[in-house]
Amino acid sequence: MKSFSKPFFTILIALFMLSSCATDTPSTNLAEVGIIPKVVSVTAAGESFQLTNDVAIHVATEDLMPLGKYLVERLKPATGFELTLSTSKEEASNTIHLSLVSDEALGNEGYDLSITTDGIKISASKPAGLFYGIQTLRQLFPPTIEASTKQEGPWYIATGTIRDFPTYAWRGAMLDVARHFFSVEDVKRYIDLISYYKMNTLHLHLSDDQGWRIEIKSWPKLTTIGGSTEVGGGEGGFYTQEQYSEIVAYAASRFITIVPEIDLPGHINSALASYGELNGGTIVPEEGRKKSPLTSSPILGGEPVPTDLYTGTEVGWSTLRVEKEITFQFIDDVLREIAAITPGPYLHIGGDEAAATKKEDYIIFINRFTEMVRSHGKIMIGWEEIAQGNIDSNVIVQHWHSQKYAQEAVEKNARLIMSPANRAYLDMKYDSTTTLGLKWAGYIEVDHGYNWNPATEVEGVTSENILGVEAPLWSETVTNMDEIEFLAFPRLPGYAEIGWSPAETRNWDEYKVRLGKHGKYMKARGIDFYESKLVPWEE
Ligand code: TNX
Repeated sequence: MKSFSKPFFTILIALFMLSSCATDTPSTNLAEVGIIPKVVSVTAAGESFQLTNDVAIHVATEDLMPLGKYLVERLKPATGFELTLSTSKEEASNTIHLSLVSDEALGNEGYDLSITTDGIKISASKPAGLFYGIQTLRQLFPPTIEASTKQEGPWYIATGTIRDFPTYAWRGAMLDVARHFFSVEDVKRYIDLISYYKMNTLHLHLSDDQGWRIEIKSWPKLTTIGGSTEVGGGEGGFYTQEQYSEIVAYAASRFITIVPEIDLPGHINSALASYGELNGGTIVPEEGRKKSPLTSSPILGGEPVPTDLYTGTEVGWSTLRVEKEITFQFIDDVLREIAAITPGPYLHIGGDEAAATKKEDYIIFINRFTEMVRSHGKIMIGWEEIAQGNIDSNVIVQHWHSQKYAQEAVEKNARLIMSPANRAYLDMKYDSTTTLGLKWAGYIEVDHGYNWNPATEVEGVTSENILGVEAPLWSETVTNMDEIEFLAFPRLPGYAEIGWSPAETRNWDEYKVRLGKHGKYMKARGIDFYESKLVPWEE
């Protein structure tokens, strides 16, 4: 019998060792990991760092402790590690070190991330940058790092350096909690989902025809009556001022600014059903009318009496009453109470689709809102129609539909938030087969939602006029968190990338590969997403 030679066995053993290594060692190429939003620059070093229970987290100064804790908490469920956290200026071996440095080029939100076989360092000029460095770091681990239960490991990540900062200052999402109400817990989860992709604003649409969702102490019926229903006739709900503050604080811990919106002077039926004296002659559409404790039949459309509640989905039929000063007292009270519990600089006054308000009245309203918001120390934001008012460079206009209004806003030196409905509305259906969502602005498959550039969207509007990008999710058809996630994912990461990454480095063919890698991360986070056929999902 022929005997095997020694070299043969050596090769066999070497091959065996190589293959067993391959199952343990991750991709060692930092440039191929697939981070979303795409980073500005990355240099791969070709080795790997292993996170073990012995790694310590060090923050350079005491005030960075919350960020250190946040990191410990993110890594704990899947790894089972109780990483120690302490303050230390020095960079020691086998640590993840967070520190602030003075590097103006990084701006308020940029960061440097360096990974060697010996440890990890994140530095930034502001805490927000460290937070975004941590989000990038999370994406470098295998997808199971996002699981809520203990996983196998090992936890290798590729070595190298990343330097990264955003293109636009405003990277936002909007959630309509008025058409259907969503709990504080749901909003917190949405905050976690969007901050993972480095979004920094959450705009809450807090009032509409179908429901008033924020407690106003000086006008209590707004919530007891106006908040008592929603689309489809469900029981609705509202946030107490305390709960709203809890959302604001949670958002702040994820470097997210809450932008509260009270939609005026249209989209206001929930307030008119609560206080008849505000009613500017509103006639509630028949389909969706719901008796409230204040309305006894018959319906007295045209008179200043409380309207019926509304549970349908039509838009553009309600209006405040311009002639009576009580209306402006009401608005001022609402804006004052909300400003007092909103640390962020903005108040959004809606202003959209006020088809039941006469044009001359609409202008009066917008001009008075502008003064009022200013008197409460805030910056006014409104949907694009407000460009018709006396607005200036202190006002922000949110573009959703009309090129003309966007251009008018820019002529008046206002800055724009870009939310073109046919690209960025998360409530549009993906295609003709998806059941959730609307389609008035067209279907938005994942590629169509990604493939646009805010700076070339409207003729005459350039990046200097643009504060950033926001993806609104209107909730006429959406009733729970699962449905929110199905419409938001996987499109939302694309809007985050449009806001963060330089336009000239973005293209769909490259993006879809990174998005394909993110499927496993979304699954590990329990996100119920739409598995678009256009994306090469990694198994
Ligand atoms: C238009 S966009 C609206 C909302 C609807 C949305 C549905 C805008 C400022 N107004 O009232 O919910 O379409 O997609």
